[in-house]
Amino acid sequence: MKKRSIALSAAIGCVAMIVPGCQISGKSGAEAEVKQPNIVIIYADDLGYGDVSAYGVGELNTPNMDRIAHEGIRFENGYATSATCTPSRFSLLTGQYPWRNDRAQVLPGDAPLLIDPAQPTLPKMLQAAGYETAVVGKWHLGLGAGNTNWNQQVRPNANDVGFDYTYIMAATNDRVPNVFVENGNVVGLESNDPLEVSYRKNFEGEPTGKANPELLKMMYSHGHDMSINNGISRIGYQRGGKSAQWIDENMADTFLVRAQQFVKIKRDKPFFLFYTLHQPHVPRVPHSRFAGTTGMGPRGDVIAEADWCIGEFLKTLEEEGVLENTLIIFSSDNGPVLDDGYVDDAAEKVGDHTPGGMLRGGKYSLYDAGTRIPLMVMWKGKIKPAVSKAIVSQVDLFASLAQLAGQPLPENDSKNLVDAFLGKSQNGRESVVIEGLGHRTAFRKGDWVLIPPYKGSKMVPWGVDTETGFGYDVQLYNIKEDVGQANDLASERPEKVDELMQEYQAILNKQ
Ligand code: NG6
Ligand code: CA
Repeated sequence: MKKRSIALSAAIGCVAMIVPGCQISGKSGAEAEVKQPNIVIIYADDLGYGDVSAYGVGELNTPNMDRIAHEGIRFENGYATSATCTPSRFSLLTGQYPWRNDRAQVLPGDAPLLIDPAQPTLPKMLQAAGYETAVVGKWHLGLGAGNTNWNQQVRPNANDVGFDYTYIMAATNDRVPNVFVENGNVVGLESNDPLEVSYRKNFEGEPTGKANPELLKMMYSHGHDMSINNGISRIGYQRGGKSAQWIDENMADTFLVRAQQFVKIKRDKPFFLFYTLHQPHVPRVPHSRFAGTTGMGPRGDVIAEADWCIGEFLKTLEEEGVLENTLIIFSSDNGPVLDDGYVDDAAEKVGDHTPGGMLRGGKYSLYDAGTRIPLMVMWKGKIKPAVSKAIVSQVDLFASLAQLAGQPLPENDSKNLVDAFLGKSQNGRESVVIEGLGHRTAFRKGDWVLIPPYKGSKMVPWGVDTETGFGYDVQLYNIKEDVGQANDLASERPEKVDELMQEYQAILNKQ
């Protein structure tokens, strides 16, 4: 026992050398007996079903993601709740479908905290079970109470919804502010150069991508023509805080080191880490170690970078002796997209690679590639490797992990599917509601997908080459016979449409 505490303080010392001023508290309790598995959710941003080589349908090589798949359960019917980021993250953390909350839509970087600090959350549930919790990476769930002053501690923040330690970017890598926020404080800010943020108008005298394209190292293709940081223009305006502005090329390493550091300091506790990768979301800017490595342009290269990060992170779990006591869940917040606003050759260099695999649509879409994403669960020595066809949703992680941690199950949309997640059962959900743009939803039950009629553009209206899934008529697909959703059976099977519509409506209307 004594030896253990010495090792822990040595780990803290070593980590403090890597990251000066690190804010993770090494609370006493090194002697705590580990009864529950550590839990790590690694969550990619816009990674498609076909982007992970273990799924066998793309051209990329992702050996470390594949390791999780091959040593664990690889789900072929795993769903994010939404085809965009904020809503999917909201659901994962709250166990509530996103369309039940009006505000759960892609948020600007100055949006107030979306999750009510009084609301039950997955990390709070794990805190109650004795876990030390952290989020490292992309947040995109709002911060503060509105009119945020970034020059003082932002409250409420991610710590107020259940995380003991938080090291995050507020929104996305293409939205201001381009700074990291640690436990509510912007990292590296100097008091003589305050940070100002606006989504309404530019600050006088500040260059923008639109006015000053000569300053850009990567051109925008749609949107993304506002404030410039690191030669890349973003969504929104910012001024000042220069010492705190991130360098995109270093972002992966920055998050990885914090994630590793959390494990090193908390290895003797049960810990929960939500490690939220920023890849392959735009702007795609790999470190020079990965630039040009895949021949697929920046999109391929940042996926290679993300894969490497996962490998390094798994190595840390091994080196710290906790891999066998750690449940690892890997997934993505929504499906893939090629041109999402920057001229980065994603479409030109994709070649034969199929980011969405054999699925129709992509990010933003009600068709399956929008929400059916890579999902795998590894627990070395505890899970027998397998492929599962069970329908599971990220909204179910809350109840399933509550069951695992011996906590009361939440009373919301989250279902306890712990046996499916651990590969003890092939039974998942009977049905799941999935969301596309603007809280418009579709319904999957068994092999059937029902897409109700929606007005609106059939293609994503701001220039993304992806189908929304909207149509003026109801659509019905049989996923088993027609995985690519090419044959609309609605007119042939009106009784099936009626049956599914009733069940779907009942779920929508449930309070
Ligand atoms: C869109 C952005 C897109 C991306 C997305 C959110 C434009 C034209 N497009 O509005 O680039 O940032 O929002 O992506 O601004 S998500 O993965 O965080 O949901
Ligand atoms: Ca996303």
